[in-house]
Amino acid sequence: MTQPWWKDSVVYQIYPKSFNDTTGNGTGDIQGIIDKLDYLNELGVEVIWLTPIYTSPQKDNGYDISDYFNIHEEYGTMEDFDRLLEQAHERGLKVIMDIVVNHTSTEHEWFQQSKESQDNPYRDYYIWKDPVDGEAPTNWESKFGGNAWKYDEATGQYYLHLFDVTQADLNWENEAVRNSVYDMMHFWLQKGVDGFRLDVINLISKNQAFPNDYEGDGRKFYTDGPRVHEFMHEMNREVFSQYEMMTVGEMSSTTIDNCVQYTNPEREELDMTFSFHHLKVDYPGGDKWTVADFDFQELKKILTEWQVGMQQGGGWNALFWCNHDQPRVVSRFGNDEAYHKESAKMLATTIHMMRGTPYIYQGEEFGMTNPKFDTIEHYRDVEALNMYKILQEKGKSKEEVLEILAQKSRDNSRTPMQWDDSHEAGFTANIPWIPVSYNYPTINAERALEDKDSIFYHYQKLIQLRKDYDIIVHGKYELILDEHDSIFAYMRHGSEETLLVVNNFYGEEAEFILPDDIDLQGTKELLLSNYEDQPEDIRNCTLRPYESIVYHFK
Ligand code: TEU
Repeated sequence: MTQPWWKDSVVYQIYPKSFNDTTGNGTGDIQGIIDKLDYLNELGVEVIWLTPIYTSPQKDNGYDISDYFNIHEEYGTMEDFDRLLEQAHERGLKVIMDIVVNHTSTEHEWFQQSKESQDNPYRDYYIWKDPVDGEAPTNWESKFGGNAWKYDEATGQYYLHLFDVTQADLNWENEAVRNSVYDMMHFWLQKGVDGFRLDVINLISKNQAFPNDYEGDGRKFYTDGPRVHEFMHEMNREVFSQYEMMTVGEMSSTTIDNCVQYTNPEREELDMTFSFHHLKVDYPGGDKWTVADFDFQELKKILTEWQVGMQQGGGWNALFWCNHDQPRVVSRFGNDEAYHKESAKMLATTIHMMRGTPYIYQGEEFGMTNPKFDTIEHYRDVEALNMYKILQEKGKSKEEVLEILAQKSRDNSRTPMQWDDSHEAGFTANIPWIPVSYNYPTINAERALEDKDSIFYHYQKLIQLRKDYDIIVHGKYELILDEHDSIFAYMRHGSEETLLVVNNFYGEEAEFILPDDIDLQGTKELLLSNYEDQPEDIRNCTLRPYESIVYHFK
């Protein structure tokens, strides 16, 4: 059976700003990525995704694009990019670009024109509205805090910004906007890039009545909005269908039903989607900005619903624990001290043995942790800085807010890559744009490469297993021991084979008793584990802290 190449591949996410600095300006760059391509080959990933490297004022680290056709100065030049593409391809690595088209920077030429006057030809590239009773047109909130509309004195109207005030939302109702976006996509694909990650693509279609939201923050009026599937199908027809490429949509607050529609091949929209519900299990009552343990039952339930729902609907999941917007997974769902290695491996196995395409976020492959910043001076993210103010205005003390940020801030995953134990973790010869985490002397790539038992080699095995065992790609997912309060166990079923994946999510021992009705037929083969020896009888055993085992039966 021929299948699309991205189904048995693993994608590695690079956050260029924090990856590798070769110029000494404190910021990573394209040459820095080229220098580490051999490292990525060693890991075994087949695809790299670069978060935005286009010209940008960097108010949101590049998700505020002012020129889609050029490379941000600090990262290098278009020649550097062309070289990266060539060198990656030579090594069998594919490159996917981050496409941000829900909004542009307010410094983008389109917006500069648009704000000139109400009758400028670019006015309708963005979403402008008259004030309502002298106030913002709706009560929708920006994802980074505060109202989502900004008043422009000069032309007497408000523009919409679902994110930072410098990220103005594009008006997708305007056909000229859509065509401009498609042209830009062709530009990159014609250069030879292999695919796109589409930023918050499910937010592009807004309810044109622009109602107030009396129960929430407005998201129900633009999330998976009225024309979004029509736009995705159009994009597929006008662009994607013309290339051998992969697409992954980043979906904010979406549903399984919508993601089935986005990714079922028959609908010709996208190849796969990122959803985030499993990463809200430590947002009690939906509130991210509070210190909390994660709800393990919820985590199992949500991941299972997505596995089963997407499988039944013929959709395809992007599988991931971490990205540049999320805290480090080993600090979040594992134990980044006493069981650093065991828990990082266990988490990797849990997600990589599922149905979908796995993503690894830079540094995850050797267990990078949250940096535990204890002063606001260390933070750089616009969201963290906004929340620092907002949470204090709401009555929290400075100490409480710092504790929250240390657990929840997006900067947790944006600290420099820890390459080795030298100056600034080998990331830069000078001062990095954001501080390096305290633990770089022990947690770094060089050390991981030297240790045959490291987290790095565990990831390497997981990547290879997906190539070797088709059941990992296609097997039918089934959760077992649904209610167990510390074990996350599931099976994958093929026509004549089975996979058993057993994970202890806690630092205490846990009893594992396989339900009677589960029949494990055939020869048992151990595929992977995170302890040297294995339980004698997997049907009935005691799992050690964070123990993780995968068996194949055929
Ligand atoms: O993120 C979209 C998004 O909704 C989040 O994950 C966001 O960071 C979170 O809601 C804030 O709490 C994407 C990018 O990944 C992110 O880095 C950008 O800031 C955002 O879009 C805007 O382009």
